[in-house]
Amino acid sequence: MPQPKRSATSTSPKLSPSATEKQKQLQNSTTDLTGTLTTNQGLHIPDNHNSLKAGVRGPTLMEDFILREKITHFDHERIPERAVHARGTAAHGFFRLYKPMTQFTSAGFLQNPEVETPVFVRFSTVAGSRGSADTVRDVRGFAVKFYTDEGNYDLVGNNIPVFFIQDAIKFPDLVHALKPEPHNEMPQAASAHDTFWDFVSLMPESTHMLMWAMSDRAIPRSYRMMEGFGVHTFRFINARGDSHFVKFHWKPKLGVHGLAWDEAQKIAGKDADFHRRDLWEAIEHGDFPEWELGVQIIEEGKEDKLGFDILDPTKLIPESVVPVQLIGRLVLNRNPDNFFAETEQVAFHPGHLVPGIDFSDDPLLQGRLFSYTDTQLSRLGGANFHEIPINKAVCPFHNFQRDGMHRQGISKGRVAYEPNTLGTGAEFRVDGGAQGFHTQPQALESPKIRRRSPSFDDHFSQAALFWNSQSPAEKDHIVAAFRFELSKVDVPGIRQRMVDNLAHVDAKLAARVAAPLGIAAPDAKAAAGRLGFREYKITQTVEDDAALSMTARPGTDIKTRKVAILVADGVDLLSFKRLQQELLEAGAQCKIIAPQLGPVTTSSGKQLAADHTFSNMSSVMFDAVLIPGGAGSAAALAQLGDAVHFVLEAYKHCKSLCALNEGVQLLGTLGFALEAQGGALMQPTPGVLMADARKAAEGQISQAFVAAIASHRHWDRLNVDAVPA
Ligand code: HDE
Repeated sequence: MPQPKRSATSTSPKLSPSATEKQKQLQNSTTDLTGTLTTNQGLHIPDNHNSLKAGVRGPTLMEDFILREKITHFDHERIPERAVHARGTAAHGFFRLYKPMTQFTSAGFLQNPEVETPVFVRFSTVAGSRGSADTVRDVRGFAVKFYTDEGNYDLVGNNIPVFFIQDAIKFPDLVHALKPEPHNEMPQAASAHDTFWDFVSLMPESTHMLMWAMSDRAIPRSYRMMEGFGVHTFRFINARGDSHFVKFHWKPKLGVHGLAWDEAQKIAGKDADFHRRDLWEAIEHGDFPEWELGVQIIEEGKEDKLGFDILDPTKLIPESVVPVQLIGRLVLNRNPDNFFAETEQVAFHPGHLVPGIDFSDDPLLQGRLFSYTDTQLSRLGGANFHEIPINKAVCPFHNFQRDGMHRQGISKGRVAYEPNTLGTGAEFRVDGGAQGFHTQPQALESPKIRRRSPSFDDHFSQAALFWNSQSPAEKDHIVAAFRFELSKVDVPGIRQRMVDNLAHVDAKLAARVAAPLGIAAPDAKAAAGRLGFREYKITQTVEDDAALSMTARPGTDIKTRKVAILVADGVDLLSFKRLQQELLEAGAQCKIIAPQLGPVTTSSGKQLAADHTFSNMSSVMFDAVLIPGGAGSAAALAQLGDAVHFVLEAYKHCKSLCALNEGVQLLGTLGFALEAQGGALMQPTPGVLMADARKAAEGQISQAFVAAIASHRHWDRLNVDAVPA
């Protein structure tokens, strides 16, 4: 029998000259599909369909080492998922500085605006397991690995600038309370259950973060549309050894936007991969997401003026007090080649540091410095996880750590210790020296003590600051989220404890949350009498701060926004073709939704291809809806329950709607009609446009529709609660 030819080894695609160092390094470990199959030892496999048997109908033989190798490998394909942040997605990109930061830090990657530093960024939810839905109410991880010439620097942050707890010793308790309950493993990826609210209501320090978690920050429209924060206070150290405190921010170019809660829940069922798909597709289409790196810098010694302790991770520095300087730009421009090898195996660690950046004594950060290496030992199977290609530094690294599970590097020679003379003949000693990382010296003389600083005792002032900074619609959403979550809590005493705590943030907020929960009115005094409650009030330097509201970063265009165009036979192509073209030119994506796949016949007898049907695509997958003219199409859609539901649901989720000519008929159920004597364009409620395309001036409709989509959602719309969708 002729033997099939063995293919050459890997034929990976050629790298462009601009490929980053990290890309080139990853390429060495990347393989493509080859023409033939071999065992892991390189033995050619001629038959991948039949195991070795004693006769064609006989039992399988133990001897079949090919079968055993394949099944053994399969049996061990799963590794432990991350204890938290298990569900995530990631992308490659680069970071580039705007201006040298030499005055504040000696970090090499923060010196030269000409240099591009390769990065790998992983976004995640916290609570859910690896297969859970993307759009659950949760904090999002925002972890950035910079592959710098001085070693890897990881900025392992979240999309919320504060945390639930002040001391690392409470982290296992927090996570045990948040994760599915241990007796029945429910609910998945949700904080709306008794153990979570039991814990946080007993830990008033969590109140500030709860306010953020109940806001629309916890249901982002896209990973591309959320801020990131380093959370803890860090230090910048310059070449002279001067130290400044620093807080890190990521500001998205597309603005900060959330989903509607009802929409987020529906998306979790319709497309559990919503955020993952959104990021992947944006990068595949060349719409590379961008953020700017911001820093708040505080001179050491001036931190006391802030009125709170900057080591307390439940506090933020208001941007109106210390402005955020934008110092560089992060662009994600390449999807991973292999989810497991890259996204799953990447190992972040706040202790992956470069010279010029140092820690503060934040007790939450201090605990993290232990946790992240420790967790990789069981998750990635040993101490050599830094050798996995995605984790490998691009600069040379060497030391005398040796052996261990899955060691990849082959260390030559007989010397694995320092100091030595046997390596090169000369004495080799690493015993001080100016180069490399130096911990910033700090005087410490204090009793050994297991206690929290009284300066951490204020738990409500910044929760109130956050509340005061929200728009009326954002406040409504926070109240609704608290009500939803607490209504899922079975034990009334937990609900009561929580609203009693909220009374220390704002009496009206607490009363509004409590109203439909079947409990007594909030009692601030009862909260203050409980164990674990501390009374200290900080001196707040500001009462509200516009930057805490999502409306502070609205975004200015409609790039990558998705518009559904609803059509049926008889649609008037002329009524919307131009508008569609203008939306595309503005960067939006348009999809035609019709009662069935295959071409729709337009009013002029032309054929129009449908992208989706009403049954396979829902309004929750879009940012805006366009209903073209055409009497036949409008009449058919008005008769189709799924089409009417599509429009009602988009209305309820406060999305922009534009109906043209006869298409206005579809808004009939909402009580809107185009008056015969009306003008070319009417806006009966925010974000709903009804237009007579025949009367409108050139560009009039598209300008109004683009502006409506750019403002994301119209939360102050009329009668939303009355809409049955
Ligand atoms: Fe983490 N955290 N964390 N965390 N964290 C992990 O590390 C931990 C905290 C954050 O995409 C784990 O490799 C402790 C704050 C992100 O791979 C684990 C404490 C912030 C990610 C761990 C915290 C974060 C993690 C799980 C309290 C925002 C995902 C798997 C002392 C500043 C990184 C892993 C990725 C992951 C421990 C608190 C952000 C178990 C003990 C605060 C974005 O080591």
